Amino acid sequence: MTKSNGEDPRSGSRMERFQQGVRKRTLLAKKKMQSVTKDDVKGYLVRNAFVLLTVTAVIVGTAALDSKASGKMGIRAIVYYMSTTIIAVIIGIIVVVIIHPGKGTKENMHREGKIMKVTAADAFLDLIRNMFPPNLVEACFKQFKTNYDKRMFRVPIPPNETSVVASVINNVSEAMETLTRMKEEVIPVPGAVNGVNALGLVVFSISFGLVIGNMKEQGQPLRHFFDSLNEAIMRLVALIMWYAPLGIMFLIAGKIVEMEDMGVIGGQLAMYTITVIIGLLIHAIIVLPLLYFLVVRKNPWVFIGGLLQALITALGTSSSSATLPITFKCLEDINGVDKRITRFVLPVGATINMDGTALYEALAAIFIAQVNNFELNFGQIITISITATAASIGAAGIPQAGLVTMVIVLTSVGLPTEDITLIIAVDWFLDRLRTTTNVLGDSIGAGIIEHLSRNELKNRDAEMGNSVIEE
Ligand code: DAS
Repeated sequence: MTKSNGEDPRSGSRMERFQQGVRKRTLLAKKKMQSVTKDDVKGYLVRNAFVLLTVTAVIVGTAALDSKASGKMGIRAIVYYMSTTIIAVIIGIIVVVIIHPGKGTKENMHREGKIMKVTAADAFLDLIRNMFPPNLVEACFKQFKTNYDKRMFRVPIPPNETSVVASVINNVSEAMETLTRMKEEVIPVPGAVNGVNALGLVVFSISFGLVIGNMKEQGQPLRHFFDSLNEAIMRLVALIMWYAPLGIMFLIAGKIVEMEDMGVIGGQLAMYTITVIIGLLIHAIIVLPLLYFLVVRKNPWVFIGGLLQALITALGTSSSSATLPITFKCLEDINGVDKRITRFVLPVGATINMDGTALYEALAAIFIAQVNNFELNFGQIITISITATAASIGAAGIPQAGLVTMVIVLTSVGLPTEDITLIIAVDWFLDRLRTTTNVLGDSIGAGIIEHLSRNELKNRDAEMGNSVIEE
């Protein structure tokens, strides 16, 4: 059977099939190449930078103090981490039980999920319409179109309002998207370091640092070596983070582009988001500053003011680990916290002290129980508190780690883990807030632990001072 033009359909299609095959294979190869280089470079760069930063910082911090002092400091750090994390979990449980955002059913959530699929343009319009009295919006658009008709605009803008907003969003997002992609090359967020590795690293570094610290003179060369290596790493990563303010702005802008399929947040999901924000605010604005004031007896807001760039970086990168170098800089250079404290407390804190994450996981688990009309008894609430604390310790300082480890909390009380999908849509936003709370918790911890360890630090200085005089 031949085609009307005498061509053999099979050969034609065979040729097409062959070309298609070649095209597909080339595309695949290109994609593979791109993904391999991009991920490897990102993973390689950050994995080693973060690993080196943690190892050298903890070794330098631990070695700088003798085991007695670092032992006491270590105990103070663990007590601080556990108590603030447990307080955070309790706050999370109280707010979610009082506000009860999970009222209603899962179908409700799924229907809201459908609302989520509106395009950003309509959502944007809805948001504007809901914000202003309707006539104001209409009047603005009428004025806009009149001016347009008078050719007052250079840029050809399509007449009907929805596509106007869409074109604005698309043009802006185009620019941001490109810049964000460029930024992501420069500020690769640690995707490769997971909770367990980081914890293992910290334990190794503490023990190795203790050994060097107790080697006294013999350990001096090693101490100098790790000191300068740490300094070098700090400079390298600080250099990468130099783009921070710029990168942060584009990273957040890039995320706004993701509003594309987020659209208008549904009722229950909005209530859930507000509940998480209230919980995190209570912890970050009341509990942590109060704790700092009670122990250090100084104005916590001056201390927190010094952390601004670290908090903004945490907000932008949603990763405590990527923020670590900025946290070091803020605490040491602006707040003047002793390096022997920060070097130890910050890397350990960034790995195991995550107040925001613990609060979030307990809250989200109970929200999912509410959505499933699942009555939790007291024992199950205690289980959620314990597993949320453990899950936050296991979560690494990387984006959405808290969402992943929440599986532990849900399984511990028999809640359906697939319901995590109900809250994923807002997680990119809430992750930023809980990461900022995590970084704030670590930094306030450094200030408190320094204050509590001031005698050991003084004795150590005196000792070192004497040893310098003896030499
Ligand atoms: N993004 C994590 C962090 O860096 C917190 C989380 O995912 O809960 O602290």
